[in-house]
Amino acid sequence: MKIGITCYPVYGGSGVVATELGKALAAKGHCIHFIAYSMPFRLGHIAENIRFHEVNVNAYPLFEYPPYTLNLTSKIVDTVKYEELDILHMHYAIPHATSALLARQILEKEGIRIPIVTTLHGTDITIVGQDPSFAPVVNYSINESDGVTAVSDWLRAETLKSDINADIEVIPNFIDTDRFRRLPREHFKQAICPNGEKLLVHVSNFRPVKRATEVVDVFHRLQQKGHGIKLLLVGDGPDRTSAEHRARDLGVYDDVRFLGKQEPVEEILSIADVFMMPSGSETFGLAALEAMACGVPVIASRIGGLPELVIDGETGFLCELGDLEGYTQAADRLLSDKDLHARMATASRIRAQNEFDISKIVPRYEAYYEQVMDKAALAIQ
Ligand code: GMT
Repeated sequence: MKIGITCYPVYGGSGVVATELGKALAAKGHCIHFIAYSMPFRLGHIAENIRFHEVNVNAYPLFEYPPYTLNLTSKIVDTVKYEELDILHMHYAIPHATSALLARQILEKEGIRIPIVTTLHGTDITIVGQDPSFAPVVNYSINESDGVTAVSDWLRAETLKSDINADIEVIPNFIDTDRFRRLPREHFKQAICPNGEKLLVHVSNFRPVKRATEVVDVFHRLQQKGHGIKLLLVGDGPDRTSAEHRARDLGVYDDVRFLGKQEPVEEILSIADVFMMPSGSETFGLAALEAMACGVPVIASRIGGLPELVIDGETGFLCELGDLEGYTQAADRLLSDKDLHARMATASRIRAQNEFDISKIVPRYEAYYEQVMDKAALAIQ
């Protein structure tokens, strides 16, 4: 199959999922054409059957706001036409699904029918998509796509609460559990925790929705309970400064390391004892899956798609949103009970392998593409 994939290339889990999917499909022999404003950061290198088509954004002085949606549309039209693509897969509805629809209409005039799959990832539905300045266009673009997928049951249900009536297939996010596994990194652990301390880890883009300062609060409470513990905060974003201030205010700054953006993250997860994701909204929680694959129990908020990933009491603990005492007690249990920790670490790894391994999820996308292409072909007969 020749598949065109569009995603946000430099930021966020939707771009990671799109890029890893494209790489995996290419490894299975499909020809993948990424269409984006820059090279997806997880792409690494361009392989024989992976191509990249850069969308050039027009900086004409009249345009206070460059019309990226139109530049993307034109690039999609050209790529479908000249590369003879079979299907388009748009990750994140805004504006990708809209550009694809417009491209489909333009191409129809030339006798080319290109089916579109739109994958909903999160705030394209939960926050941005509900903004009245977007909603009519987003709803239309999703309803008119030939196929729609969502990354969790929760996101599917949430989407159907609005004016969206598309059939939505749930295909969860995935991970390469060969790459994400616990690596022997004793020297690294020793450097971060020189006196045998335990290690709490949080990885995010530090947007307010990630509630990173709560991780610092919980860390402080754990120290007050007498745990010898260090905290690693990985990633960067708007709330990093508040998290730094919080650590200083609470007097724990010397035991907290802010690592900034780091790759490969599995090196860090390999030395973690507990992973925390106290997010205010999370449709799936890819970073939590990465931790689970590395055998790290996750403590998370009971919101969005997280209960579909983290099994409360089995692979970690779920607590009510903002329940600092609940998070602290959960971490306290894991850090105090070696057997419980070992059981949950093993269960996390097994769940990641059994339910979310790339080898299980990619064939579901392939089957879905076939289904959508068959339906689109029938429609024009
Ligand atoms: O919707 C967003 O906030 C952006 C998106 C992204 O690009 O990071 O995040 C969402 O998609 C990820 C990949 O499917 C999910 O793992 C994240 O849970 C989800 N983020 C939110 O729902 C806040």
